[in-house]
Amino acid sequence: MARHLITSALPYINGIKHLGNMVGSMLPADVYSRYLRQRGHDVLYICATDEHGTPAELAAKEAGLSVAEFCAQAHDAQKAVYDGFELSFDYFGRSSSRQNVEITQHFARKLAENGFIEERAVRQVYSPVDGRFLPDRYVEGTCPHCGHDKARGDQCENCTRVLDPTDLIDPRSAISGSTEIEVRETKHLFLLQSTLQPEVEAWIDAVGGEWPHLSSAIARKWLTEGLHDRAITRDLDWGVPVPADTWPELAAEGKVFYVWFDAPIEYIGATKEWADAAADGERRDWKSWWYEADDTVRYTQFMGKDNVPFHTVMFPATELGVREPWKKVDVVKGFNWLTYYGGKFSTSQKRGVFTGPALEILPADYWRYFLIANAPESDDSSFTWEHFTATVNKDLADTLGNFVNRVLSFSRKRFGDAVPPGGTPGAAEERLGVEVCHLLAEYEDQLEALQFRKAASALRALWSAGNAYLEEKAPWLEVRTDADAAALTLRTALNLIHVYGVVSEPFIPTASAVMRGAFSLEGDTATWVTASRAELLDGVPAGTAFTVPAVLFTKVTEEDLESYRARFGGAEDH
Ligand code: B3M
Ligand code: ZN
Repeated sequence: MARHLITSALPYINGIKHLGNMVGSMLPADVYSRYLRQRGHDVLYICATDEHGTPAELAAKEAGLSVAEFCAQAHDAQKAVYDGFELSFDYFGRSSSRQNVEITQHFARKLAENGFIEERAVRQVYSPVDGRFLPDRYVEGTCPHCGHDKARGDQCENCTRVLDPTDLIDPRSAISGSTEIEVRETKHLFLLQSTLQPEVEAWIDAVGGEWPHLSSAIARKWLTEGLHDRAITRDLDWGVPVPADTWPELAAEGKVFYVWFDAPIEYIGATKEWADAAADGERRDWKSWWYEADDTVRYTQFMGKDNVPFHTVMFPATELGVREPWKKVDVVKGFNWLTYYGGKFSTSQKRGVFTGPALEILPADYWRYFLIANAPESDDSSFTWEHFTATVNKDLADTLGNFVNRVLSFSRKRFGDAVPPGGTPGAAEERLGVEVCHLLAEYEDQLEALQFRKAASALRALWSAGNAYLEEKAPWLEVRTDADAAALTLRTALNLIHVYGVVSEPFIPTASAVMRGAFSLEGDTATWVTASRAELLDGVPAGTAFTVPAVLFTKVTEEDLESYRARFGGAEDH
């Protein structure tokens, strides 16, 4: 048994996330966590909302709330959606927590002590009317490239070019609208990543060989381009304050750490939040996961490819510079983009399917299965309603759902409410057993290798194997001439349903519970199925009572499809 620390990139606080965010971080982390727990490992799956930075301040302003109040509400709203998706976090924290503030400040002090933080003077946009320096996003103006008049100081949304606030024509404050803008000198803390580069390189040489290609390629590219020293403080009200004991002057000016400095530290912070939330008498040792963690702890991170540099290079640089034995990641699983009809999902333009509305139209299992089966692993993949409909109808409704309901109802009709005994298994059962064992081993291997699409294929093949067996044996014909033969077929198929209930849980937890729950199995505590043929065909013994659940998956009809296209926009909009 190993101890698995699992984190998914922290969803940014503003707005409900879209399906692309879900499939690129939290969902695969959840599938993996569930799988490992079922295999008997000690798993700690940690996530949190990433709450600092200018977008949070701006969104709060727009909502007419204080940033603290805005974040508290937005955190709860996201949490509710993730519960709806059945994400099995051990803890879902907040990067604005006291725990994260403390650990972030500790990291900064240590980095300074070790000579990796330097105070430097920089020239920055100041607004006398607002009485503050303006971070990039707080400066708006006309884009010098395309003339868009609402370009932000960091980037033009219209032509996507990256900008510096001083590039803008007719710059103004996004807070007050004031055009009285000055450039003043101020001091910021810089993390000397260039000094840490050789250590990061040596570390990646040692561990990166195990990473999936996408993340190691991105890490290498960043190292080849060279790490630059980075400003890690900002002039904002909302953030982890620069500690006054170490930098009294900057603290007095109200400087806070840059959101990307404290966000990854929140993986640790949230683990401490988890420990601090322990019930009386419950022992939760956060440090054993993070500090001087022994070799039994294996740390896997999940994220979209845009976040990979921060996790493979920058956060490790921070951890290395602290010169304390903090746990570093073992495997980084990165994802490409899920597109919406080949175009971008966009939070700001509300294009695509968002996780909240998705759950309004169909339960989590439908989304979980579709998204993982089409995860953008080796390449980007495209969400279309047509593909979604076809997948749900074929794999979930026809292959799995129909098998389950058909076998249970037919068996009840012919043999009553208990698993019938039947005769001795023959060649067909032997072949089925071999195939199921083979597919199960494939499924396990792919999940362990973090190959989610391939794992989904193996699971789908397992479901198909049941259908093929049923077609071959045709118990509805057997029953006319040989009741025992039909009973054997049904007993075997009923056992398969239970197997599906156990092994499908990481993908479709609700339907899996229904499949298992159909049987009144005394002490049904098995968390996994060993790939042994005997157990596969006799896990649910003859005589076990069962009930026939409601249809497991309903088909998406033409009318449904039309209504989804109308509500969310389809191909014609792109
Ligand atoms: N919050 C992802 C994003 O907003 C970012 C991830 C942080 S992980 C430490 O794009
Ligand atoms: Zn532009």
